[in-house]
Amino acid sequence: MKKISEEILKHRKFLITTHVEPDGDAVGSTLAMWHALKAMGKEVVACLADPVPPIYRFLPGSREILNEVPLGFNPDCVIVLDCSELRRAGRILDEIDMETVVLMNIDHHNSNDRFGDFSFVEESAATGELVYELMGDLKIPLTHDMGMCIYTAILTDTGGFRYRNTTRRSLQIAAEIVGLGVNPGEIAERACESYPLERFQILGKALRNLRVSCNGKVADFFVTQKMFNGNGVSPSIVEGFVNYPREINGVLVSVFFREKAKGQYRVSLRSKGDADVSEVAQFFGGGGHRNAAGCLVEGDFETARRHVLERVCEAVRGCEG
Ligand SMILES: [Mn+2]
Repeated sequence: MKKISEEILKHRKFLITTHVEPDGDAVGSTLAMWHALKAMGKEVVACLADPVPPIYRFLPGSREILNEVPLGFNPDCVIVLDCSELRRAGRILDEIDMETVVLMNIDHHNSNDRFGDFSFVEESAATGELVYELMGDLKIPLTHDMGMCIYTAILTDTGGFRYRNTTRRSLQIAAEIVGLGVNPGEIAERACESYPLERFQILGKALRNLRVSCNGKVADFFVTQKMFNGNGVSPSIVEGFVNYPREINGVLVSVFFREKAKGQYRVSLRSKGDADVSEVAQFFGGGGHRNAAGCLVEGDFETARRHVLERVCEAVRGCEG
């Protein structure tokens, strides 16, 4: 981390980005970093390949996040947040002359491949926690706005401080932020309880195809493009669907398939306890953490689904010894 802090001090023009289909940690940690660099008097642009999901647009600064690198903006340092590998940042980095920039990789996925000139990769609940640590190292005072962003990053990546990645440190950081006047109930309402009705209409359809396998230990379901009904809702509307079947008693792994294009499915995996879903995701070319991971599969849906579930069931059996 020291090296990253020293390096940040050396540069003047920054571009910050994060993964495609950004979640609360991606948006929160990007904005926290954006506020921090601004506070240091740096020139900084935050630029994401996909739009900020509406539910995170309450975060201060979110309206200034761009979807394209401004013409003529040549950063000397690019910071990639919450990405286990560089290609997760999507098309944004294609718009930049990567030969001339210093690339920094700040992330909390243990599957991170350590891309970049400098990486700060540490297992923690959220990338937001690492941005918090970095700000401390750089002696940037935490403001209410930064606090909202970091709190949201941790809140969403820990499932509301419920998952096993939640640590004493996560709660300490959250407590410090609450001390700045940030209201936990208010953030939770905005970040977790402000979904459009369409989300629940799609969820209703999707839950009808919920299947339980592997002796009741694995639950999976899916959404097709058709369920979106072409009514203009963005795929981010189903973010977090994978978490619902986790709440079933006895289920150790939940799997959610989203049809991205014909014959192409985004797979989200969540587990409770020791079942390692990042190994499953990595087998299919994806990545993540022990309890939260994802990958893409292609081909006929039932065949792809069977392959994924076979691996998942193996992982569940493996951890039972
Ligand atoms: Mn994250």
